[in-house]
Amino acid sequence: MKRKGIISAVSGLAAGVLVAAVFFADFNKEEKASSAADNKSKAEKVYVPYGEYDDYYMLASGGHSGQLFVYGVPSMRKIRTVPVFTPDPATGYGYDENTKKMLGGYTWGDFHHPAVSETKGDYDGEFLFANDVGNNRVAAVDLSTFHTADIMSLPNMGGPHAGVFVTENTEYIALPTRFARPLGGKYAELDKYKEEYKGVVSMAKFDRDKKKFNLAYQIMLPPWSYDLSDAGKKMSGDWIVMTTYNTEFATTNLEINASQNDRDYIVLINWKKLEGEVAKGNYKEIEGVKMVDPRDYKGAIYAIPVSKSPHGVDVTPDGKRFIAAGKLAPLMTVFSFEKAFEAIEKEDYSDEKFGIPVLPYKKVMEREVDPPGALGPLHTQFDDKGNAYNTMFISSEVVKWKVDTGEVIDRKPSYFSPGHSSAAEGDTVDPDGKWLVALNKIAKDNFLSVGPSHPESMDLFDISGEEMEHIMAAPVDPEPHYAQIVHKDKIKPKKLYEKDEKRKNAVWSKEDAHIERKGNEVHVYGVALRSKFVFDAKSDRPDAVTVNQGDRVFFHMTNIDLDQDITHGFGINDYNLNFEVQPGQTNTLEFVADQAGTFPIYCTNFCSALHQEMSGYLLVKPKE
Ligand code: RUQ
Ligand code: CUA
Repeated sequence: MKRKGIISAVSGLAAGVLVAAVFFADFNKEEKASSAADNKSKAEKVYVPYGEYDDYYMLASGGHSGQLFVYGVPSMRKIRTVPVFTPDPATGYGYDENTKKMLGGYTWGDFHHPAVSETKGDYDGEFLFANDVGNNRVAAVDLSTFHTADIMSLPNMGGPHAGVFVTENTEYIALPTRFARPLGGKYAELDKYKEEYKGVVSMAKFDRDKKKFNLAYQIMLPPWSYDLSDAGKKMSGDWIVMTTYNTEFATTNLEINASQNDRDYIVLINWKKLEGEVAKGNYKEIEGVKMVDPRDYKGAIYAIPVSKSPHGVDVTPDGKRFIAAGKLAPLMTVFSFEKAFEAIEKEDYSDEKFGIPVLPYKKVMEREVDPPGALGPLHTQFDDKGNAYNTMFISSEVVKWKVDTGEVIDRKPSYFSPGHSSAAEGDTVDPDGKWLVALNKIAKDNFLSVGPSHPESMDLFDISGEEMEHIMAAPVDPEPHYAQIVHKDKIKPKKLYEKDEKRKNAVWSKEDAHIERKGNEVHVYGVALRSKFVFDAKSDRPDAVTVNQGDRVFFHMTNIDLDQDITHGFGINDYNLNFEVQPGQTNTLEFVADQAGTFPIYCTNFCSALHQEMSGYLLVKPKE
C-alpha cells in the first residue's frame, strides 16, 4: 500500500513517467523475489526428504465414498485409502467372506466424522471410529493394520450424522441422529411428526480385545435435528453436548421452514447418569435396544438457547467451556460448563421445552464472538496456547481468537469455503498447536481442471506462530468432512500378521496345502507365496482346482511370505471376484461355481519378478 502511494506520487510528475515505469518494474521484481523466497521457505516446511517421515497422520473422512483417506502432514501426500463402508476392488474388501459379512450387502456409505480412540481425553492411536450417515452404521478401524475391524448397524436412527465422538476414555462412542424418524423406521404420516417421530442418540461400546461393538443403549429425544456434537472433558467428562436445528418441527422445505426460530438449542446430556439408569433396569426395550428417555430422570438432560441453526459445538481442551458455531448467525458463542452446572444446581430454569428444562442463556453464556464480516462459522479447533480456530464457510477464511477473551488474533483466507478444519490433536485435552488443515468444500480453479466437477481442496496452515501462515493447497477426493491429525508416535502399525499355527483355516507350508470335499462344498486350504499358489500339495498340478458346476467353493488362502509389504492378490477370470492376503494373513473367498468352464486364477498384486507367473486354474465341470 505504501509503495503504491510512492508510485502514484512519482508518476504524477510530468517528467516522472519513465522513472515511475522503472520504479514499477523494480517493484515487481522485488515483489517476485520476495515471494519466491517466501515460497522457498514454505516449500521447506512441507518437504520431507526421502528416508524421513511426516510428523503426523491425517485420518480424513472420505464422505460418500465410504472410505478413510490417510494423508501425511505436513507434506499433504496421500498415503492410503482404507475401505470402511464400501467394497474396494483394490484390496478385495467386501469380497472375502469376513468383510463381505461385515458390509452386509451395502455398497455405499457416507462417512462424515472420524474419531480416534482416547485415553484420558488424548488420542491413544489404537482405533478409529466412523459414522455412516447414509445407512446408519458405525465402524471401527484397527490402526495396527488399517483394516476395518467391525461394523454395527444402528436401529431407530435417521442418519447418525452428529457423531462420531468418544467420551474421555472411549467408554462410549456416541452417535446422535440427524433426521427424526419413527422408531424402527416404521411408517408414520408426516402429520404425526411431533408425536410419532423421535430423535435418537446411539451410545455404542467397543471391546478392544474382541474388536467388537455392542449397542449399550439409546437415548430418546424430541424430533429435532441434531448437529455435530462433542463429549465433555475433565470437569465436564460425564456430559455430551449437542446442537439442534429444526426445533420448528418442519416436515417440508427445511431450508426455509427450519430456519425461522431466532434460537435453537444446545442439549446437555449426562451419559453417566443414564448409564446408571440403564444398569438399574430403567429402560424400555425397543427394536431390541435398551431405550432411555432422559426426561424421566432428573439431572439427565438440559437445553440452552443458542442463536439460530447452530452447526458444530466443541468442548475446549480444559473441558471448561463449549463453543457453538453459528451457521446462520455470524458468531461463535462461548458457554461455561461451570455456569451451566451452577444453574442446574439452583434449578434456575428459564423455560421448559418438550419436557426439557431450559437453562437461562444469559447465565450460561460467557461471550459472543462476532468478527466483523466473518460469515458462516461451522466448527472450532484448538491449539496449545488457549486459542480457538473457526472455519467460516461463507467468508472463506479461518479465524483465530483467544478463548479467554474473545479477542480476534488473526484471519486468513482459505480456498474455498471450508467446512471443518482439523488441527494437530486439536480436539483433545492436549492439542499440539502445529498444523491446521482447512477442509474445503470448493476447489474452483486451484488445480488442473478435470472437467465440470473439481476435487475438494485442503489448505495447510502453519499455526505455530502468532499469525497463521497459509502454506499450500492439496486436492482431495470428495469428501473430507472431518479429520483427525494424530502424531506418528501414537500409531503403531504392525509389520506382519503374526504366524499363528492354531488359526482357523490357515495352512503354513506348501506341503500342507490340501482340498477337502463335503457333499457339494469344496474347501481349498491353500497358500500364496512368491511366486505361486499351492492349493493341493498332493496333486501333480498343485495350482489347479477342479469342482462341479453348482458346488460351493471356499478358497482359504494364507500368505506365507512373512515379509513386510509382500501382499498377494487373488482374482478369478470372469467370476467378478478378487481378494487379497497380506503377509501372514488368512482370508477366505466363498462363492458358488455357477458358471461351467475354465477360469484362470492370478495374483492381482505385483509381488515379485515372477508375479506374472503366479497363476492357476479353476475348472468347473458342467452339470450333465
Ligand atoms: S458436519 S461441514 Cu457433516 Cu461435519 Cu460440518
Ligand atoms: Cu503374488 Cu503377485
